[in-house]
Amino acid sequence: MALDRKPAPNDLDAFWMPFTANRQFKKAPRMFVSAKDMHYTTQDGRQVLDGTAGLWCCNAGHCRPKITAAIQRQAGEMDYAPAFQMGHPQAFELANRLIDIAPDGMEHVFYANSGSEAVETALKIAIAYHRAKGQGTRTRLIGRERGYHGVNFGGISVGGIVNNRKFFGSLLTGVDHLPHTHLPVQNAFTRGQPEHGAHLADELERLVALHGPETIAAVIVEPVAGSTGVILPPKGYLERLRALTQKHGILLIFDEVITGFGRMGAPFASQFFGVTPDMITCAKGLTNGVIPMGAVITTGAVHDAFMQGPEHMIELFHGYTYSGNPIASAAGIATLETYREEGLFQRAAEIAPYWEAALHSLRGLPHVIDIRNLGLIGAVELDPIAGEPTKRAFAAFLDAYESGILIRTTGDIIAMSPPLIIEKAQIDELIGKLATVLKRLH
Ligand code: PXG
Repeated sequence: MALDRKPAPNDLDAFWMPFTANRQFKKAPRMFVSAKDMHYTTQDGRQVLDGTAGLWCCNAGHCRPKITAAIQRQAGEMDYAPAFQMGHPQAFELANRLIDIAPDGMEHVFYANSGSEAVETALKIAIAYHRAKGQGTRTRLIGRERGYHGVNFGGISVGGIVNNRKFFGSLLTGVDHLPHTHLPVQNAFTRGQPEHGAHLADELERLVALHGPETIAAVIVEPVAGSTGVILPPKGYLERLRALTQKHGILLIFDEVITGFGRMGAPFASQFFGVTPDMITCAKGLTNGVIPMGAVITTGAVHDAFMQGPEHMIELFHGYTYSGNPIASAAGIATLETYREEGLFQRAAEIAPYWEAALHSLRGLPHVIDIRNLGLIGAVELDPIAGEPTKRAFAAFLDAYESGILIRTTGDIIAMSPPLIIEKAQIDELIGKLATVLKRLH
C-alpha cells in the first residue's frame, strides 16, 4: 500500500531521530558525510573539528586504518557466529585484552551491544549475585540524581535525569538515589576535582539506615558524570563510596561508558581515581564507536559466585544475540591495539593540563558561570536565558557548527570530549572558535 508513495531519496520524514528535535532538525538539517582523524566533513563540503569524539566514543579519532581493516577482514571471514553455547576466537581474545587493561582484580567480561545494555546486564548480575550467595533479599538498586545510565528501564530507574524518566511510567520499583555532587556555590571554576562535597557519599549511610543493608544489591554511579553536563567527583568522594559499599556488603558499579578507554588519561577512571568497583560497564570507546558493543567487566568474586551449580547448567540466564559479535570483537581488538600502539591513554594524560588551561581561558566571557574539567573532558556552563532554559547553549551549538567546531550541549551546559589524538593547535582552534561564539551570544 505504501509503495505507491515512494519517498524521495532525500526525504527526511521516515527516520524518527533519537534525542533530537526532529521537526526543527528537518527544517535545517546538519549532515555529516565523511570523517577522518579529528574532522568531519559536512554535506556541503565543510570541515568540522570534532570536539566531542562523535558522542564521546571515537577516542582514537575517525576512520583509523587498523580498525577499518579489521572490520573488513572479519566481515569477509566470518560474519556471525551464534552467541549462545557456541564461541569464536575473537570474543575470547578481546575479553583477555580487556582484562589486561582493566583494574587489578577485574577478571571477566560479559558482552552487550551498547552502554544501555551493559547497564541492564550489570544491574541484573548484581541482583542475581546476591541471590546466588544466599542473600535474595538484596534487590534494591541505588543510583544518583543527575546520573545517566542509558535509556532502558533499569538504566532510567537508577538514572537521575528527569526528562529521561518522567514520561515513562512507574519504572523499576525498589530504587533509591544518592544526591548529585554539583555544588556550584562552593566549587565553581575549580580546575580538576573539586574540594567540596566528599560528605555527599555519606548519604549512602542514610539510605542504608532507611532501607536496611540486607535489602540493597548495588550502587551504580558514573565516576565522572557526563551526559548531565559533566559533574566531577569531589576529592575523596569515590573512596568513601567504596568504603561504605564494602562495609555494607553492597556491590559498587562504575558506569564507565564515557570515562573508559583513556578519557581520563588512564584505561579506566577506576585506575585514575585509584578506586576499584565490583563491576565496570563500558561501551563507546571499546570499539572506537565504530560498531555497537558494550561490556560488563566483573571481579573474580562476582563471576565465581555464579559458578557453583552443576556444570551442565547455564549459570546466568542472560545474553544477547549479538553478545561478542565477531565483527564487533574484531573492531574492539583493533581499537585496543590502536590505543596501545599510539600510547593514546598516556597522550591524554599528557595533554590534559594544556586542555585545562585552554578551557579555563574562557572564564570571564559573557554568560559563563562555571568551567569544569578532568582528563580530556571539559564543560562550560552558561547562565540560562530567563524562562527559556537550553536555548542559549543550543544557539552556541548551532553557531559553533557553522564556525567549524562540533560541541555538545545539555541543558545550558556545553560539554566537550575530543578524540585523544587532538593536537595542541587543535585545542587552540576549538577553544578559540568557542570563545568567538560565546562573545557573540545573546
Ligand atoms: N552510561 C553512560 C554513563 C553513558 O554516558 C550510556 C550508559 C548509554 O550508552 P548507549 O550506548 O546505550 O547510548 C551512556 C551514553 C551525551 C551523550 O552527549 C551521552 C551518551 C549517549 C549519547 C549522548 O551526553 N551516553
